[in-house]
Amino acid sequence: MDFLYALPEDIREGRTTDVYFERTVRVLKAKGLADVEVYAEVTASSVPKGYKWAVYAGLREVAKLLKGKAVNLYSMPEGTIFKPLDYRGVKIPLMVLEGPYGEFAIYETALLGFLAAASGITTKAARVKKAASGRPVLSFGARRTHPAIAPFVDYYAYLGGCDGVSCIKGAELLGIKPSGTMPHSLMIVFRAVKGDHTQAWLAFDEVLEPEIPRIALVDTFWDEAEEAVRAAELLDGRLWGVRLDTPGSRRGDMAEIVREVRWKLRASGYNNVKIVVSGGLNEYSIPELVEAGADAFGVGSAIANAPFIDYAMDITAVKVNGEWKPLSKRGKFSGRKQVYRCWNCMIDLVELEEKKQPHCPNCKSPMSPLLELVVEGGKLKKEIEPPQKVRERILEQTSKVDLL
Ligand code: PCP
Repeated sequence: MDFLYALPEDIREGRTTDVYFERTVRVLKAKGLADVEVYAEVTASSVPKGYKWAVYAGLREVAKLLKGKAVNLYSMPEGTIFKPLDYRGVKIPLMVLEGPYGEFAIYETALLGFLAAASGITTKAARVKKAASGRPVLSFGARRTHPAIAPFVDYYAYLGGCDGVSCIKGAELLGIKPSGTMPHSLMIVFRAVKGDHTQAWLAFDEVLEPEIPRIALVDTFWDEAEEAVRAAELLDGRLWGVRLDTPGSRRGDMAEIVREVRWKLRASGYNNVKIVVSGGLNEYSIPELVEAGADAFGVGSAIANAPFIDYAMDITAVKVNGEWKPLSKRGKFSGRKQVYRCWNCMIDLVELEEKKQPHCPNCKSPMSPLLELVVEGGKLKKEIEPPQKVRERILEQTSKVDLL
């Protein structure tokens, strides 16, 4: 075999599933029970430590997984911000599968995996973007993950709020141009052969298309402020910005370095050169860099290696003699449900499907149902939303919640 990873057909044929599902389907088929219709809900067991909320993402992948299957899929909209429990402490179903269990049992592993990964990356990107207080955040995480899923990581990093992505394939899937600056290796080669690493900036400016922003990496050999001023002098008005990717051994007070670079650029007459910071950043370290005057951020590991959201799927009702019977294992709440939200108060209430629409316990206004039929009999009920639209919805929702 070539690289070690699963192909789409492996996933669709259930070859990435936990073997006990394959065995379960065989037993049910042998006993004529594979067509028993079940109602199976997906809930989040928890959100990662320190998170107050998470963003539900991955519906796109699951809808494609179930294409052509005799299954109905109910779901919250892609990009819905949520907490695992509702106002009364009941676990919130984010997605529901309804249909013959033998038709989709084999997909539980892949379904949960898609949601866990997509939601984890989207949530972390949303947290980082919120910490950046409106400043651009670029996803630089392609190098921090398995290359086969680098486009997936950048797609969901963008969905969560990143303004650009460095992975060429990721940008292609998003229909945007890839974003990036330059690596330290470029300056090292020029220093070795030409004896002067600053010539790398000039070569970058001379060779590359004018629409690529001129952002000079200014921490390779000299002090960041020295290199930043030199880059501004050499590229004059063509320099869009400088990137500080200061190594950990020199990092010290990064906010103070940003202030000094800003000061020395202005003292040298370069008031419009932007400062981009990267290297080990996350939602906890970015705020002080914003306060110090950084203009944009490149974030890799924090997003690409984000903690995944821990989802579970459980049957909570079974159709017997044409009638839905509430039935679940211990610790789960039985019955077919709807989730209602008061968007003013950001309060959720889980109700049994047959109960009437509740009013918000806080402001008393009628609450909106969140679970909608997305796939019916394996056919999409409506087109999958473009990533730009979901991204906007996530940014709008996270503007209403606290980060920490
Ligand atoms: C990394 C590279 C990425 C940054 C850091 C992502 O620097 O520049 O843009 O950092 P993070 O993953 O910690 O968020 P290096 O690893 O020094 O690589 P290079 O020299 O190629 O810039």
